[in-house]
Amino acid sequence: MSRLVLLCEQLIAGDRRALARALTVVEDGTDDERREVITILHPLAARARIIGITGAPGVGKSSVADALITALRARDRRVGVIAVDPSSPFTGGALLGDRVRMQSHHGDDGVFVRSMAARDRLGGLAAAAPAAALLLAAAGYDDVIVETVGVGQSEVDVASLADTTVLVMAPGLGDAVQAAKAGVLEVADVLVVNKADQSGAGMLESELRTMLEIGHATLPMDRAVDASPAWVPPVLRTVAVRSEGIDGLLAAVTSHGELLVAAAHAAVSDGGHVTTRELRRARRWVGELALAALRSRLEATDRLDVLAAEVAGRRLDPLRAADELLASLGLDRPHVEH
Ligand SMILES: Nc1nc2c(ncn2[C@@H]2O[C@H](COP(=O)(O)OP(=O)(O)O)[C@@H](O)[C@H]2O)c(=O)[nH]1
Ligand SMILES: [Mg+2]
Repeated sequence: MSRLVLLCEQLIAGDRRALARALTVVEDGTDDERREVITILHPLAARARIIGITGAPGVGKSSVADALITALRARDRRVGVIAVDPSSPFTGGALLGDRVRMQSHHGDDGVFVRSMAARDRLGGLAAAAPAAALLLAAAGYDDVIVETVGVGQSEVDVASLADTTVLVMAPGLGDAVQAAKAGVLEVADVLVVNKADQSGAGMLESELRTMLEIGHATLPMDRAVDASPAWVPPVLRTVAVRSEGIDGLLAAVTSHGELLVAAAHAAVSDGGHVTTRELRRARRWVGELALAALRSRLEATDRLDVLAAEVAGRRLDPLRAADELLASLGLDRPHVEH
């Protein structure tokens, strides 16, 4: 039996060290290793609920996640956490903080926390995060919380991969207008005003409601479809460090999930349904992997350099050069009838 088949068996049996090692394989292993692990686990993994938590640094995302874990554990749900830190290659500080904050669950077998750096990798975060979520689901975690800092486009993208995305804000840190500009308000299903024990919470809350009212009229198409008109993102107040408002948050996350399932259209073999979020996630995952594979095949030849020299020397036009490049990879330009 191959080493990785054994590793996957141990992971499914609930071996935490096997899970940790398998996560390292899909993150940093070779293409073949990653392929083997995902091929084995993909048909076997149950579907976990993916809860995205995003927001500016310091608003209390990890604290909210920590309190949410406690609430989920009280309901007998097993929880996996993926904490994505865009800055970790340089600082590591934020991750250390997350570890400390989620330390209260240390020794609890029903909680597994994993940090992930947002550096370059095959298919980017948009492929790495669903792969990690798949492994956690295969290991028997019911809920996967993905914490990302909502500052860059890739973090917004990852947040949008979740079944339910929670945008956390706090008075004085990253106002609603900024969030709207960064496009995070648009991907949020639930809005949380954390640090409601501090002054300015009421103002932030009303600011958010105004932004939502303006934004609602201009919802992008895919949101209008998958969120369904029945869902208006609620604005909730929490004091994460005192677990205040967390039950309300969990209730909102749960009703949003139920709405997605109720609106699901395509029936699947196991009698369940595929939601638009699952479809979008799969579409994105496959697309990113294919693009990454294409990119690495391009980089493996010197064809681009040769063609670039031709184009720069005006001996070849760029469109024809692009066609030739694709043809060299066995991809023909689609034939157009005239
Ligand atoms: N006063 C107050 N402080 C909070 C609350 N939630 C989190 N904090 C504090 O805010 C800081 C940043 O929290 P953290 O969860 O690491 O934020 P993150 O960077 O968004 O993950 C920490 O010092 C927390 O203790 C809250 O509800 N009220
Ligand atoms: Mg954090």
